Amino acid sequence: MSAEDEINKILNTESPKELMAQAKPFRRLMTQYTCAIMEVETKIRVLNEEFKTDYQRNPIETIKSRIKTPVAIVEKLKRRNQEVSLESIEENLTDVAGVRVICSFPEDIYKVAELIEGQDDIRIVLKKDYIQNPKPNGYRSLHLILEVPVFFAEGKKLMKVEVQFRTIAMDFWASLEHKLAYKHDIKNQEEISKELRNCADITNSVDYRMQEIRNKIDENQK
Ligand code: 0O2
Repeated sequence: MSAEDEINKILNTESPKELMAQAKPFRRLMTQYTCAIMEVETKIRVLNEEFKTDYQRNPIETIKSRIKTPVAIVEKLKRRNQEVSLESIEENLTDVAGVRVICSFPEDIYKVAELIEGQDDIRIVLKKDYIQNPKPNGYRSLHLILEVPVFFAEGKKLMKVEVQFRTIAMDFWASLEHKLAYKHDIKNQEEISKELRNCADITNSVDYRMQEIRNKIDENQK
């Protein structure tokens, strides 16, 4: 059975788990993405530890990672009229492996991202700064699509990973807004969108005010 048939079967079956067990090349690719996440997570954890020693605080609150589900992978490829195959997944999708880095302050986001960008084994495929340029709905985050080398038994492979950097407040907002995106039968959608937009501006202002307070405290300590 070709990889394409395997993935199509996963989408059309009532027991995807059973078929997943048979789809060996697909599972192998997903394992490779999992390993790429491990590499990126380690890089971020290393920076966090170093920061802790140098500045007595952690810039990173939490790291959340996920692999896109087989159904979401197939749906995205089909939505874009792209071939459903393993080659197509690697060529066309940049968010199969996703890492979300939650920082306390906006400054920390740029510091950690800059340090990641500067590592000589990392290639930046794409950078989208939705903090400087928020989406019309109020969404803010810094997105990096990275290519990271991972060493497997058969050799080195460059894997793409999407890293989203957010503050706690941006993440709180995005989680609630994400719920709205999945509800299609909401009557007062316009009103909710407006409120969310307003909240995005408020949380952004709080983020920068908290950062200023933190900086004042730090200056006093010096
Ligand atoms: P999930 O479930 O988080 O994976 P692309 O994803 O490349 O087809 P796009 O829009 O150019 O398209 O990518 P972009 O803007 O980098 O966004 C990718 C991811 O960022 C989304 O993945 C979300 O996780 C997040 N995101 C982007 N815009 C919004 C937004 O307006 N609200 C919220 N809550 N999250 C957003 P997925 O695949 O949509 O979802």
